[in-house]
Amino acid sequence: MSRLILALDVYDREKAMEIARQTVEYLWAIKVNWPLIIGSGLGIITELKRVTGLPVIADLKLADIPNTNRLIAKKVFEAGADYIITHGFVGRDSVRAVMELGEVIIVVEMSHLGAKEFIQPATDKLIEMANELEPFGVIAPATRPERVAYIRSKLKPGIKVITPGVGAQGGKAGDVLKAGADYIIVGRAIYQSDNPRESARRIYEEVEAWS
Ligand code: OMP
Repeated sequence: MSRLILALDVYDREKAMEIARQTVEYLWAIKVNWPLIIGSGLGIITELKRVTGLPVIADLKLADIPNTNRLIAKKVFEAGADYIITHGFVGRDSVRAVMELGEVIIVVEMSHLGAKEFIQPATDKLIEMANELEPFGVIAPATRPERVAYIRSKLKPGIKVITPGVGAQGGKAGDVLKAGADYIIVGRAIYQSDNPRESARRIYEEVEAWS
């Protein structure tokens, strides 16, 4: 099974469906974020699932009170999302509200520079929360393989480590897989390339070589 997740961060429905069709055989899952939901509506989750048969991860980075998280998550799971990415810093009750409705991926660290300001200092506590709540997985930064290794070493076995930041943000698939990532997330390096299918195939083969 592939360990590659496509971050399909385009607005346009037709474009999203075309890229999904071209790359489907190289992917484990498709990640849908706000740009695609805003551009194409929530129904895009249902359509992507129907056409590709792949799991869909709704990357909403939910960060609200439990009731609001619940109201949002209900509709997103009903649309067919298999996983929702949820922020942990809002507290256990907010994360639990989503977990009561379906599978969750908790953000324990992020891939951009600003993650060092507030999230990285809280990573240990977020890992502790993840170990207690046992979500499907956590988000860790492919841009910092040493942090991926650290997070993996502190995390209960069985909780998946999912790493965005390969490609456009500078992370290398081999480095993060060696550090213990279970899945890599790639967006622009695939959907902005001249040949998304070929780019997905190349990254898939690189991942396979490390598996
Ligand atoms: P590219 O940089 O184009 O490969 O896209 C990365 C994808 O992963 C985007 O959808 C980001 O929103 C997402 N992401 C990060 O880049 N960094 C993070 O720390 C967390 C995420 C995420 O939760 O997926």
